[in-house]
Amino acid sequence: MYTTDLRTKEQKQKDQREAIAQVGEDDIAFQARIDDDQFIEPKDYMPEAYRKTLIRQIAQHAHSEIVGMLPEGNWVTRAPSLRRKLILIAKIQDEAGHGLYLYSAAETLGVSRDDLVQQLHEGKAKYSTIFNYPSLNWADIGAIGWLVDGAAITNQIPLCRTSYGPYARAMVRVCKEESFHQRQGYELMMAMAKGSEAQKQMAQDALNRWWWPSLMMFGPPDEESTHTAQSMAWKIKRFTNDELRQRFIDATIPQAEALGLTVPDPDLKWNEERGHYDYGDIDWDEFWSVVRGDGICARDRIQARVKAYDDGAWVREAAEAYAAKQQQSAEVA
Ligand code: FAQ
Repeated sequence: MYTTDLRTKEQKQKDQREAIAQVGEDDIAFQARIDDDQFIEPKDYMPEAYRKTLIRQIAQHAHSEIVGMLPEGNWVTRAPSLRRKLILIAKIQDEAGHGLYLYSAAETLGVSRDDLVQQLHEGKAKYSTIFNYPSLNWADIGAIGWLVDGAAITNQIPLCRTSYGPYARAMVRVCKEESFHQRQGYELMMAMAKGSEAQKQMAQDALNRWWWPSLMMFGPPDEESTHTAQSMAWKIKRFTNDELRQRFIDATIPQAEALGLTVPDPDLKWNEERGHYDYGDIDWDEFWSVVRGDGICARDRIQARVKAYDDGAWVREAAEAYAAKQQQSAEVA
């Protein structure tokens, strides 16, 4: 959530325009391939700004998957049954896998995973705002699966057609797994919402707390988004932040109704003319404050990641020693 890039939004946009103004023949051919919906592969020519934009987005995405394991990890030992515990552990393990595919995709662009992880540990890298909110009751695990994975998948299905091949291919598998995650979350919410009065209240409380932060996952409104216009031209992004947010709201409201729960937005209303739900104002001051690093759990999340990395040092050392031994034996043979 912290960033070392202290340029204003206007300055970032100006720098981007200047970089794009210096186009050569390679850039024209590159854009023609994008316009023709061809994938760009690691060894293909790509403008430096395209490469940097991808590293930024893929790294933030990878960090989100890894940090995203923490709010759920908080509940593994307190899951109410063996079945729920197994599902939760499997889901968290999937998120680790997603982080690994994404770090690998970023590495094809010439950065090292170690450098990216170090930036995260030093508080210099961004990750999704959503993971700086606490998971307070068991129903939060249902709400995370239903809403957070639901928002993630809404954003990620179009990324299966993003223009950079390794990122697009990683997304295909990620989306299959996220779809399972969303369903298990909804099934948990259903069990709570149809359970005792106290369970139903827990489910409603979880929805109240996770609804607005889930809408913020899609990023700032289009008019405040620094990167959308260029990322759409490069087909890194296929839809704008607001388009995906609206798609998520339209899909989720009937699901909330089926659960008998109420979305905490008094302004929410079906708009017949638009064919979409109208919704109330999102608290963008809260969003930017979490982006800046002031989220409730921001410090704990980074501390937990650093501790996990340090605690795992012996595994990395053992793997390296084993690989060196294997190589030695291969040389002798
Ligand atoms: N949080 O110009 P835009 C998951 C920043 S995965 C923090 O609109 P862009 C799985 C943005 O970086 C969830 N920062 O940016 C799971 C930029 O700052 P910069 C993650 C945010 O990139 C589930 C500035 O604001 N998914 O949940 C956020 O064009 C359950 C201006 O914004 C992805 O990363 C935010 N929410 O659009 C795991 C998907 N939004 O870099 C465990 C891929 C914006 O200039 C449990 N990413 N910012 O300093 C994307 O699609 C895009 O990067 C967006 C943002 C749409 C997130």
